Amino acid sequence: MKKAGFIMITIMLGLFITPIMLANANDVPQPLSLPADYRILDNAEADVTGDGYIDTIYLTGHQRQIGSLYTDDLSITVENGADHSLTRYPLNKLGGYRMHLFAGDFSGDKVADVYVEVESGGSGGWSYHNIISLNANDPKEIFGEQNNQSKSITGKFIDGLKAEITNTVNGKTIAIDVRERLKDYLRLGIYGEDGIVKKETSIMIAPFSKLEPIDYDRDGIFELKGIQRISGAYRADGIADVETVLKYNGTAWNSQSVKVTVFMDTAGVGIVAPKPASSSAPN
Ligand SMILES: [Ca+2]
Ligand SMILES: [Ca+2]
Repeated sequence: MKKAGFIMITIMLGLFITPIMLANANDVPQPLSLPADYRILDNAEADVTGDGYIDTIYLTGHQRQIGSLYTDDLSITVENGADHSLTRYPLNKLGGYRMHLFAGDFSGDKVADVYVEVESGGSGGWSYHNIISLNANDPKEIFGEQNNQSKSITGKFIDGLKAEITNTVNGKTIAIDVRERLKDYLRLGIYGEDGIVKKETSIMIAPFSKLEPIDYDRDGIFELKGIQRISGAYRADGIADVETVLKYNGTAWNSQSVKVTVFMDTAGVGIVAPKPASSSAPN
């Protein structure tokens, strides 16, 4: 991803010279006038408005505290390459750490969209992701909060001490053995001693921890490859990771491929690793 961005910028440097000034210690172009506690967090160059001129895209945010990496009130500002006008798009409710921009075509209109990744900083290790189309100076979110919690899989505990995971697209299921957690699940009332489900319980699927732009089917349009953690009775009860490839069809993101990776150190028969009581509280 970084490499692609570098190549794109290298090519563009040969094509066009811009009058923007190099400013602060971050050594990024800074034509924006920002309040004192706001920062430019990342920038990228690409034609995102579709007029053939290379635009400059800035990710800015409010630094809550001096010395803290946490930034909120994030927004994207596009400096139009044709007339240097500025268009701002606020990324509502987003705040976090180590955020970055990427420009590439996800929507299939041959005009680059703006992808933003922001680490939540939470214990689940997941990140927020946004993709904004700015074609024709008409900002439109094509990947947002509801997409970040992918619905391509669901899961529940089933009789016989197994977690059943279902691909919601094709209805296919796999079952992961969870019998070495029996003690914990008995305590929580999920299973009886006979291994029969006592309390219908869904397994937990976290938002994407990573979501990487990748041209999976090599058609010149980016797809997204994402990783989500599957947990059993509570977040720390990790069972597996699921890797999904999502493709945008103009209105929705469809999963193209779903791959489940089971943690061999915690799942399977014959491995006995009882959890200490102190770390097994549900959250
Ligand atoms: Ca443009
Ligand atoms: Ca593609």
